[in-house]
Amino acid sequence: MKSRKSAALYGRASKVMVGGVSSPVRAFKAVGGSPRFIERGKGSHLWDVDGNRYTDYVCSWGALIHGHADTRVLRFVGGRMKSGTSFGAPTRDEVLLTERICSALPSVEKLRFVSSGTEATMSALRAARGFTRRTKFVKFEGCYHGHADPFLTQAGSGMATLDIPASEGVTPGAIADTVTLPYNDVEAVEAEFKREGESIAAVIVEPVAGNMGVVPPREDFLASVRRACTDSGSLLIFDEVITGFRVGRGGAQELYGVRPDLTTLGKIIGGGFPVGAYGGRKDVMAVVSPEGPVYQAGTLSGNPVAMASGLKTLGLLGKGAYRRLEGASRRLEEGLNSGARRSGLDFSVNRVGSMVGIFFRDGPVWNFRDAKKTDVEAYRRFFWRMLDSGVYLPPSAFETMFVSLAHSDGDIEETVASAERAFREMKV
Ligand code: KE4
Repeated sequence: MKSRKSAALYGRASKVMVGGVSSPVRAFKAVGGSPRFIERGKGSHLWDVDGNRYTDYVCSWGALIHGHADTRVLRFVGGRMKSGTSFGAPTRDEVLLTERICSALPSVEKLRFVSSGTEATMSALRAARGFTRRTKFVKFEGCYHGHADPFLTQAGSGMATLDIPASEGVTPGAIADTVTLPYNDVEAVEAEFKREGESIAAVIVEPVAGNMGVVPPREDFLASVRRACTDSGSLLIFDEVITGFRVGRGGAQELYGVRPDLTTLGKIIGGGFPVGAYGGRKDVMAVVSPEGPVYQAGTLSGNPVAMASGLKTLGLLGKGAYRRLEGASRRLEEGLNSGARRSGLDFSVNRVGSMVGIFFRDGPVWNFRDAKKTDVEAYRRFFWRMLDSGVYLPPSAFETMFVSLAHSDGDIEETVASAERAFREMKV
């Protein structure tokens, strides 16, 4: 595929933008080569500046559950924008979107909008620390909760992609109260709470990990964490920035029947516009300003454009939506598995709904250590063969492939056929 214009833009970008990109994972560092500069998207497809068309499985990292430039969303947002784009004042759509989120997630009794998932998780942690008056908190290896200082230890997503266990610029003090445990390790959680339970403010967890590839929770993992938090007066924070409205209308907390004290959201609730939110028990959220002493604020929080896009995006997610996503995603999983099997490659897929994680290794992947055994060189080769055949995968072995409602049966069949060819070529 020609990429002359992308390469030229990347050269220009690299002179004035850090790494030539606005977020590290986009720089293709993990897969080599230079990133494709995207001209436009429609439905399940992207076109780059050289005119190449791709079936897209990044979907703005999960935000676009209806696919790119959904006409219904654009029309609704366009109408709202004629009345203005930002007021820095309350609006009706904020209330409507909050009510829609609260009706889907009964654990969310009170909510606050922010402008990114990072803001949501950092604010939720601050609220938990303010409510419990404790400072220590637990996260899990390979989970990614955005780039706020306390979370940047053994994190997933771009940090796993670039293989950096910690970040420069984060002071020892900022992570002194961060306890990082292996994901899905109930014994480690119980031992930590036995030792320190009374000083733990919160546990934050991706109820389905989507930043080390896809790693589902083991049978009793989430319930055990819930019990440990309840027994010690700690708060359970479900980071549903990816899973919220992705794995079902009620998110992972409905899917697994575990009720968190706080939930963080992003991506889908803004339908592709900058958004985040955190919310949960009203007694906990009462500590947040202006009701309580925990300060948090944001110029563009509750931005009317993002609210309109979120309202329409959620409003279009009827019951049939998740059945369709499940069917398409299952066909993708089965096709990838059978293609790899026919080529005799070490390959496995973890899938929860329309979150698909592929690993070039044999055997199950239940945590970050398992995930890191994936053959990243094989992923790189697979990535480029798929890109050259018109399939746009995450440029990292430690991310999630997302299927949208715009992905047709034909898209899935073509993707599986491209994968089959790629597996065969990789075998030789
Ligand atoms: P943002 O600040 O990027 O909006 O959200 C941070 C965040 C929080 N929690 C979870 C579970 C997340 O997955 C994320 C961000 N996701 C990554 C992709 N896995 C964003 C992509 C990027 O960093 O460029």
